[in-house]
Amino acid sequence: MHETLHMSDRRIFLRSSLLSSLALLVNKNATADAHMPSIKGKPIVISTWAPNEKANAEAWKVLEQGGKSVDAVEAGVQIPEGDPEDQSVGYGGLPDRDGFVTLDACIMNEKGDCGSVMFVESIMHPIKLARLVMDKTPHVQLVGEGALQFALANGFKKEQLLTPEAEKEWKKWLKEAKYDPMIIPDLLENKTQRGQQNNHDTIGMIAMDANGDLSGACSTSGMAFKMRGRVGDSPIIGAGLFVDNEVGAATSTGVGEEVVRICGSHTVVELMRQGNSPEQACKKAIQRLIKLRGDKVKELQVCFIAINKKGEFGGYALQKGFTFAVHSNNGSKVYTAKSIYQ
Ligand code: SD4
Repeated sequence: MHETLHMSDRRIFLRSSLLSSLALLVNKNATADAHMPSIKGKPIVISTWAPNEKANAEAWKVLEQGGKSVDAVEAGVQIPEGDPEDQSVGYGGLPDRDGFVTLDACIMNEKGDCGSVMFVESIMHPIKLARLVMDKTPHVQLVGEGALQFALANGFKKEQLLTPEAEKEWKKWLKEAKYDPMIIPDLLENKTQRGQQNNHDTIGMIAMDANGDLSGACSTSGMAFKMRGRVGDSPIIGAGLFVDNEVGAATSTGVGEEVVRICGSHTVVELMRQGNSPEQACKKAIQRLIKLRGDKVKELQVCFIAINKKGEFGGYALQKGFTFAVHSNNGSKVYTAKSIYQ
């Protein structure tokens, strides 16, 4: 596992340096797992994809003050949701094939409370709406028109989420109008049209607070140029996100249809329950998918990240190029996950 250290907030880091030193002492004595990064402890927040270091930093503001993990992930996920440059989440997300930006999000806390919204239009922060579904309704999931109605009744405002850049990408795509979720890793680096389409930046964020409680949140505009009404794994509890406060939490990114087939995040958590490290659990879930699907997933990307109750974390992907960001008392780091296919 390669890592790149970014001290995203030196002030915060210094303030927590005592805790950091303690964590280092603990780590020195911990049994080394060859597949596991060496930072452990709490609080900690981990997100899919390197650019979500910024989201982690926002979540960290809550965690370092002793706040709850559910509040941290809700705050963190709002960063990419509000960022017009992130074309996979919220405002600025690439639209469906008819030119509509439709959003999916979910949230889950340490008590098994959860909320989810799917196929929502015109709401910039679907994660806030998912939280409201969790806190204020007897339900877990609200979809489309109903979710929008609930949002407007609770003070959310309708906003135009299609940016001129995303509209331009859509118009370029319309020339061939071919939906193709295949991943070509080289293009992940280069933002070509196809690279954009496949540059999965969906945010899945999982965190453990100072109290040791786990929560998670996930938010996406889904696969670019999808069919109208299509929903992937991200807002589905058990697929895109799962939290079991006795064991750990997991979340996913990549081609949602494939994650749903193996109930991915729940599978990862159950594999941790069986004694696997977070990285081993993510790897075994990916291997299960390959066993099930064989060549059908050879060119698709599916990625998981996970954290356990000890604050150990890890990730694994089908294809190379998956990065995840971790923020702990040791500061912010980006890791490149191992993958089955190189
Ligand atoms: C989906 N899992 O809707 C999402 C896509 C994704 O970065 O992860 N994009 O299938």
